[in-house]
Amino acid sequence: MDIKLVPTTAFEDQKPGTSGLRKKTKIFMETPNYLENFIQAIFNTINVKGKTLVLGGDGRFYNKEALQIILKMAIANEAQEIKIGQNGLFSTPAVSVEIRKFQADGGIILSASHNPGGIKGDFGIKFNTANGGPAPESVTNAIFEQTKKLTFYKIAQMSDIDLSYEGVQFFGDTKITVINPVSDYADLMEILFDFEAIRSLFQKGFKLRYDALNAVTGPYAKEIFEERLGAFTGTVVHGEPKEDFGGLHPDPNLTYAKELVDIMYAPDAPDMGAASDGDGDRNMVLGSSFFVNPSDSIAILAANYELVKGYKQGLRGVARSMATSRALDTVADKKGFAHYETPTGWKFFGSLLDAGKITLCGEESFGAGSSHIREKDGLWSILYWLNILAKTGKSIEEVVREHWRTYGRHFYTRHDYEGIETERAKGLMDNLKRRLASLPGMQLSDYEITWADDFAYTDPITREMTLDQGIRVFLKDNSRIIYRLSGTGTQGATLRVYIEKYESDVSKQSQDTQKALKDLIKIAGDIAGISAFTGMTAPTVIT
Ligand code: VG1
Ligand code: CO
Repeated sequence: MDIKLVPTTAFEDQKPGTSGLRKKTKIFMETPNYLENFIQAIFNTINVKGKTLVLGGDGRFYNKEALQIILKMAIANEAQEIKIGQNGLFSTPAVSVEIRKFQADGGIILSASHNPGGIKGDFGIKFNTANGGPAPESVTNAIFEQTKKLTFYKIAQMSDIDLSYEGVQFFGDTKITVINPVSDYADLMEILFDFEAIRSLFQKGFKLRYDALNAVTGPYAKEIFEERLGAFTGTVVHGEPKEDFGGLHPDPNLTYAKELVDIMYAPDAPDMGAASDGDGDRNMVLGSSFFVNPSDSIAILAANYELVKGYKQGLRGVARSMATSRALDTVADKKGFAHYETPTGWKFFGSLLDAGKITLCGEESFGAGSSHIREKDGLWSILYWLNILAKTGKSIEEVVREHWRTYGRHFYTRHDYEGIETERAKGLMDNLKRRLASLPGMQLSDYEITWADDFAYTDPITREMTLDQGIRVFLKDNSRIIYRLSGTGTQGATLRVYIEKYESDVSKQSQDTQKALKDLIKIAGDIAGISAFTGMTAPTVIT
């Protein structure tokens, strides 16, 4: 094996964000050694010699080339084995499944997740540890430290490795095993959910439209819905992973999954609509003319655990990210489960899951998951919903409305202001932080601020501290407004404003969300001076 030591200079900007390192695709492609440095930094951090890693990507532009570079670097750094999905494909949850199944030392996922792909879009690298989950901050910080002091990386001089068929190949001491990316994942879903019941739901004519948005989940969804569960052929649309996602933006929300949303709000809509993001860890669920807010979704999954094969023994506890509505807490309190509140990003659930403190967890950003793996899991969430529908015989809207009647409704919205100049966005946050102490007592129309803070978190298991996770403003009626800057964007800054208000009065639960929250939305703008700082009069995405 011809191993080359390539001299390199360190970069200053390779700090992983909420979920891995994300940059413009062009930066990875055109900045010499940019990809190589980051990979070598991971390898140095985990001391990759003799280790086994799972590798794959969501199929986006530059995936194939990047995978070859990583394989050659793994060989040069004497990894013991790399398990890679056929044709280099793997969804994020499937990588988590494989890491756990094979007790691998970690995994690398090439994806910028819900960010657009293509030469003008984004590319990213996620690193997961041996528990199958996103590396905790102690590890990402160590990787970042490595990136700042690298002087060389190692790569094998060899031709590209054929990833088109399953099997084992050896290069030096390294074993490259190409595996089916779908089957282990689909098998696990069959253990967790009542496939018999879901199959008979489809037999009775239940119609699902699953939009894979030309991203990685197409092959998974076809295997699970159409093959194993007998949904009609054509249930899965945009089911071929494409390098540019066929021009679609694989972010399953009301703005970017527009075709699906339009179909679900048309008169002859299917019973259920669903979509995932680029790498398959997010989910959006819709009924006929009915949108399920992700914060409600995770609460409803928790409330109905008794109906689901893999969870009916009970939930140990539940967790949500701070920005997620407290609908989940309400369920936990009623059912007597412990509940936890973490910063944004799945990496913060890992220690709670590993310690057996929680079974289900979720985020407002279309993410839900459980202790079955250590990632959020799009298809898992959709199957959980199907399982509930199959067991209750109710429609999605009926399930949600019944939930509101029982637990009350947490009206909830997120307003995103994308593409703000970074300095302006920082200015807005700094201004809020400076004024934190003076906010309590402030009267804004019918509302009074009772409490405001800068959310900090101490992991109850590892005792790791994380600061600066968003500004929380609490109002007298227990409504909440939260401000934070996104950690996944690649251009300028994105301000996220999260607004929540609880309504127990059933007669008021049917209002339109934006109308119900109208006053709070205005107050949120006033408190932070959003239009003055950003120059924007309206958000770019409303969920
Ligand atoms: C966003 C979401 C967060 C999610 C993260 C990664 O982060 O808000 O809840 O965990 O994306 O999801 P941010 O920092 O932009 O708000 V994925 O599917 O992009 O890996
Ligand atoms: Co994702």
